[in-house]
Amino acid sequence: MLHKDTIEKIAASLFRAEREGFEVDKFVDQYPEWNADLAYRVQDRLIDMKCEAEKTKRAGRKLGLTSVAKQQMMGVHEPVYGVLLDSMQVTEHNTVSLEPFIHPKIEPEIAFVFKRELKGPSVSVPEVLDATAYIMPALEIIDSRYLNFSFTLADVIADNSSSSRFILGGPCSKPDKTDLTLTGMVFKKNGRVISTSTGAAVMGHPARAIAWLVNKLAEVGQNIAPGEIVLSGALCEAISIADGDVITMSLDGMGSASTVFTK
Ligand code: OOG
Ligand code: MG
Repeated sequence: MLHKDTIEKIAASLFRAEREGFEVDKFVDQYPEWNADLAYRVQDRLIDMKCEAEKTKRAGRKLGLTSVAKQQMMGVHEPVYGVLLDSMQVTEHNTVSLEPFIHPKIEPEIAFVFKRELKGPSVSVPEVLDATAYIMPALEIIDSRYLNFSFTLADVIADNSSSSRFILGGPCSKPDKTDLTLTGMVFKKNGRVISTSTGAAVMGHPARAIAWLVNKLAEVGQNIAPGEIVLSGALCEAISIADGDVITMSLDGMGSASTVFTK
């Protein structure tokens, strides 16, 4: 069992690493008793620190490692979640400066916005879809605070699941208008296709990832509130970004999300 002071210490070092833009060593070597439950407690403390320092508030949640492509890429074979803050949202068509990041990557996602509270346990895919106000194409910029972007399950959870920024595209669609398992996705960098995928890449159905999240949150007495944004997880591998890159993700019949990077 990790002592409360240790949880505080890990949260503070991840907080400083992000603010000052340096990498830290994985905590697993120092704390072999480190596990996912303890790491979510660190994540909670880290989010409190960020809310206070950035004078911001919670906007929703993100899922990570919900596709086989991402699990294989990172060597972690379980989904994770993190918190989205208002300060992480970047408006589409605004240029994003690479300056604050350590080793950023970008990935295509499907975003959900909820009109009703979702509370586990045993929430199902139809219940998730029924509580959804709309879905949107989205991009997530991830940035690990760990050396060489390398981590274990507990490490990545503590680091708020590599959350960094998110961009919502448009338009907003009703989830009942489409079968998300078959929704095609094209991911482009500078006009070249980097990956293609479909909604089924995310746990068979992106709403299944949301159901997993809601049922997992129930274990710690938390839920999804109306108006919250949830990113369901990358549909394919994340890619590195550099000055001048133009990134676009398009979803069949559901629009696109794009962004441009500068130094
Ligand atoms: C962990 C976060 C993964 C996703 O969509 O799969 C994630 C990471 O790969 O650094 O956000
Ligand atoms: Mg992601």
